[in-house]
Amino acid sequence: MSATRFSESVSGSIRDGVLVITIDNAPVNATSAHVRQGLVKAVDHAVAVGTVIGVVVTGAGRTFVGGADIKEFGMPPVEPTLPEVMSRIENCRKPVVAAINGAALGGGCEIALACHGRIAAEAASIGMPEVKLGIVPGAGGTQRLPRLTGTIAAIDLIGSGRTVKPEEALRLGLVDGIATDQMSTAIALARGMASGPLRRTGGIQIATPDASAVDAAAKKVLAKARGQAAPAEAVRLVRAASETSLEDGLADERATFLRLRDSLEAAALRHVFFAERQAGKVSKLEGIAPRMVETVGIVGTGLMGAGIAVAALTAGYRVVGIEQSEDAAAKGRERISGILDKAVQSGRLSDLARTACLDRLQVAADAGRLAAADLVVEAVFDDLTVKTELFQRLDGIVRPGAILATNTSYLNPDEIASATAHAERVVGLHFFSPANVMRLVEVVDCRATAPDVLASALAFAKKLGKLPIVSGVTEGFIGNRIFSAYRREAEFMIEDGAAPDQVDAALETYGFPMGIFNVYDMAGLEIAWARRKRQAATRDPNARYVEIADRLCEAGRFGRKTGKGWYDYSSSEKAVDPAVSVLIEAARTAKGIVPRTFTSGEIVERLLRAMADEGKSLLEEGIAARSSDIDLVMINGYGFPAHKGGPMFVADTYA
Ligand code: 3H9
Repeated sequence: MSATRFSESVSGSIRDGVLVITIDNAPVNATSAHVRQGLVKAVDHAVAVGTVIGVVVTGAGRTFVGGADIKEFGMPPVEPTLPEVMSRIENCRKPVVAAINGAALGGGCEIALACHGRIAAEAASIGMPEVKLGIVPGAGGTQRLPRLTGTIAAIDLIGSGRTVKPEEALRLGLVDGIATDQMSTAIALARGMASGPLRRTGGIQIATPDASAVDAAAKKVLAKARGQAAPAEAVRLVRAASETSLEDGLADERATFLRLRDSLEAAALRHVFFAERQAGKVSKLEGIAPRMVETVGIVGTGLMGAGIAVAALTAGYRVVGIEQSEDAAAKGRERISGILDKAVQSGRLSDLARTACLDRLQVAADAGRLAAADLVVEAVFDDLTVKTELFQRLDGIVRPGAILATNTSYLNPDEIASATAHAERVVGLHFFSPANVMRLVEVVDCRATAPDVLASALAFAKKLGKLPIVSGVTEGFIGNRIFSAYRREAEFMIEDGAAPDQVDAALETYGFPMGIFNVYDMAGLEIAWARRKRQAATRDPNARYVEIADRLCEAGRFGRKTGKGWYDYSSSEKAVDPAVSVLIEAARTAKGIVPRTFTSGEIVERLLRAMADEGKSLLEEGIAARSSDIDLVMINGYGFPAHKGGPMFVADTYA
């Protein structure tokens, strides 16, 4: 077997007369310039050498090709472009087969599409997630995929950016086979193709799609797009593939890709992509091994505790849930199995996995069972005395190496920790509700938290499939502190003349799924009211304070669950309530405020600025490690639209 190097990342060796080209560009075999150059040289080499009868392309390691090199976006172009590589592969007169060993994403999927045959390993995953980066596929994906799968499946896959497993890829016609030894199968396929005419994807005629089914598929994609440009463009390009020539379709796709790549929306989504990969990296933890966690204790199996239990069970942990009575324990178990049942019904969990989860679950009224836990998460009522007493009790139950995590949202975890015998083993794990669904977890690095305890909390959150963001100790941590500043600013504008529904509409047009007063009503107004009452004695008397929310609470308007809050819910739809307008008017009059008008632009600008200013303070105080962490908290916990990049990204971009 002779080996040839075509570039620093592309090499080839001959097997059974077939040139096996391997792309080796760690970490994800992205199609950086040297990969593209190597691929072209390798294909040219295969054509030139008479003894080579075919080509197989594969990736080194766990990935086939993770896509275009996103880090190259915005840099001066280097030849050849990825579309040129595709054209070289598709037009090669010898058969080229993709041996898809792992993830074939974006440009990686496009390479596979340009080949004459595709064999997937069982571990492969295939998709074009470009829309999640604010772009469309730029190397033929929108034109070649519908030629293999039909228009409707292509609209779904490219428009949503979802990834498919080999079985679905085979069903859709995206791959020709699945094999345990994908390399030998791909070589055999290439050899078998050597004598016949090649099936070039670009030359396949697309069957005329059913217009109403196409409309329905497009509608489904656009409904989730929240006004972003890329999904709509992706749908347009896929539809065009059945109406225009390959050449025209490719030209349109390339122009659209380049335009979107340079858009602010794409820059924002790239920022989010890299921010997620940075999140949870803490330099002081380098070389620190996390503790072994196999059994997780959860104290309190209400909505939050049950959600955490489900997240831990589905990640493979044993879970011991603790309640105060046998009756509450039985209810807790029911709540947890109810959430698992729903996951089975929606197809997110198999029946087998559900049974395995329940086998790993105990819910009891006996706190002594926590002696088996490596990590205990408390999810009890957010009250300092309740939590402190619990942690003191846990000192006498858990084993010395066990970690104690508090799920408080507003209390000071340093105070809870200092009341225990071993403050160094206390950490904060602030989950968002519902905890089995929401990705964000604020991992609170308390004053005394030991480095390996922090490392363990991060590893635990990652194993749950969550996005952990480290926060220092401050009232409300990163998210709720920014949320408070944002809410304060919104209330200032209400007092100054804006209407709650106007503020909400401005935020929803910007891309938030829900405006702040709507969120407020959903969450309930009473918790924040109780906190304001607690803080009343220590509040700066000179600081501006808006009393409207207090008046709403005094009138029993606690939000949706009481049928009234900032809005009225007495009919099934939320409605503006004249009684709230009267209450707001009265608050303005009491302070002698003459209401003025606000534009939607001003409303959004002021709210974004309030968030970014608070974020800046968090950075200065060392509560957040990096501004991109703040963006991720707001995107994943508070509905900030990802395609805008987060409040800090916006502030930096427009600075
Ligand atoms: C595209 O293809 C456009 C084309 O249609 C047209 C072109 C003309 N580039 O996620 P991980 C880095 S657009 C550069 O933790 P995993 C990442 O930053 C692209 N770097 O690994 C991280 O770096 P660091 C379409 C990339 O094993 C490291 O690799 N493709 C890229 O959990 C490890 O990443 C996508 O959108 C990239 N494309 O998951 C796929 N990808 O260590 C994006 C990753 O310095 N990638 N990095 O922090 C992924 O989904 C995952 O990385 C993957 C591996 C599933 C591949």
